Amino acid sequence: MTDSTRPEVARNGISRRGFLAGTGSVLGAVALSGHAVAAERGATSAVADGARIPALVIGTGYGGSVAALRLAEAGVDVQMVEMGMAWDTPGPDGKIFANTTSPDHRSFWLRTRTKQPLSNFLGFPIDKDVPKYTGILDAEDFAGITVYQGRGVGGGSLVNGGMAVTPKRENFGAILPTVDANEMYGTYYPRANAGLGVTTIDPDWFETAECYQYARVGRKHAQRSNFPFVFVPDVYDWDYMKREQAGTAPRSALAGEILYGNNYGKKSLQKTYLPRAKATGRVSISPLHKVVSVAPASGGGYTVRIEQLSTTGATTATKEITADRVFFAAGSVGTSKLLTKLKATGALPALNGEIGKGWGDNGNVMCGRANHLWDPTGSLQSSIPTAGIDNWAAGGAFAEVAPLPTGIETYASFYLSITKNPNRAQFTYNPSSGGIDLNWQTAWKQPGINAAKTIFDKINAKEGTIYRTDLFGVYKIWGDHLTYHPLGGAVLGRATDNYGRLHGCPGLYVIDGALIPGNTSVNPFVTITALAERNIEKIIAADL
Ligand code: FAE
Repeated sequence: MTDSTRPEVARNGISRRGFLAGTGSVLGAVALSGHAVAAERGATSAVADGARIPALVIGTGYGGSVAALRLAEAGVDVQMVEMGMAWDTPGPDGKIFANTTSPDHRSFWLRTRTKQPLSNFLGFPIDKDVPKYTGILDAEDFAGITVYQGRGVGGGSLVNGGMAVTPKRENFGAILPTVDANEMYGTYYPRANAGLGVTTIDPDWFETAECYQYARVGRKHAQRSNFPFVFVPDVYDWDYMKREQAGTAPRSALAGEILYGNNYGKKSLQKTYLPRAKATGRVSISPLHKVVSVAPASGGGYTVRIEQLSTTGATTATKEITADRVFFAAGSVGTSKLLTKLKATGALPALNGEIGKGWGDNGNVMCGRANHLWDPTGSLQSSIPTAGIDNWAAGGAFAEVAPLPTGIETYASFYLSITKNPNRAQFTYNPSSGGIDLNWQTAWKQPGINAAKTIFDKINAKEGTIYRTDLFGVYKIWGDHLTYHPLGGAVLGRATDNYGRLHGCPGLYVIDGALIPGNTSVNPFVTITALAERNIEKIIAADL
């Protein structure tokens, strides 16, 4: 998993040895520049009712952070609106983020019971009751799929595995067919990788690190079946992880932290694009503020209705502001839901018929394999995956060798596969519920399962091993109920022009994963970031 799935095996009912964890602030590692005072002021002032704003950015994930930084650098004042929390204040245990092994109120977005991607372990259900709170991980249920998303300032970067993968150039034409690959690979992928702080594990350290025994077992099995095995870059601070392993720094990746945030080590957007944006003095962020409507304003620009939320999800205030330009960066699902509703309810009738279409799951499927007793995967496992099996060209699957950081020896190998699943779904407005439906069906995962089997059936046959059946229910092999990688819904060149300008609505832009038509062949956030860098550069040059 893992992208992180990190198999968060909870404590309830399951015996496991404790993970070590330290205390402190994730922001402690952020080097503030000389603009720190302005940045802090900007960071803490929530948007006022009635405000007039040059540029409003809905959401603080990858697309939103890139847009805010580049607009501010170009001299534009930016207001970012984020429905989740700021995640800058320690909780009762002195830490900002909860551990995957002991989910609490901080872990899930407005749920009263956890909904962990791995629902079972050794046949036992591992979900547990938690207080309803605006927690960090949203398991958003649609009829045929649960979509996991980060909630808070930093979006998905708060909860993801940090796997930062640039797709192979030969695959790019199928990912974003209307985008110039030369520009992307010459300029925008390098810019995104630099901005995100992407690096690759020291291969010598990998060979000896106790916490990557599971990945070395994964490599051995992949190579014995003649599959290409590749290191996968990440935004984790590898030097910090070395110190975790050496016992000289508080543990984060080695304490199983991931799905509910990393207290140290991971360079989320809170440590990269966002502090740079705030340091310009031109970017303000309003956490616990949710955009619910955008409509043309009579005097020009757009009227944006925003609900301020309490930590139990209640609306405590409603604000109406006017923005000259609005950047939809609420993530594939958030942006698609907003635009679908705004078109259907007549708030933005000029949006075209492509809104809500072209949504895919990046082909995500999960599975585990049961190894022989002579192939232990280790009781100490880094929650940050660092390698994958590349069978994209031959079988349509790229499988991350993922951790199962339970703290005990499981003899299990665990994988999140990204597959060439061609199925695409559509968001529609449901007038009777007032909500948005997605017509994805669970059976549509089958092409993804078939692609993943091109890898794991072969490895099992070679090793004489079997699939695990205890991780996703009772006797269930495939994790086919979820995705971590929602993509599409306002696709580039269809719902928008070739730079994210929404057709029919001058001054409205999409700048997040909604632009990408359903699949990136690898983990998506580097592509989302690079595309945002490309689009905002054009928009600043041509529109502002
Ligand atoms: P995103 O980061 O989701 O940000 C959207 C933001 O908008 C969120 O903070 C929302 O709370 C906010 N929002 C939504 N609606 C509203 C509204 N109405 N008003 C105000 N705010 C709103 O969007 N990808 C990788 O490349 N590598 C990985 O290792 C990886 N692991 C993952 C593991 C997990 C568990 C999950 C859930 C995802 C993972 N991903 C990974 C996916 C990656 O995080 C995701 O593609 C990006 O975060 C999407 O970026 P966007 O900018 O599109």
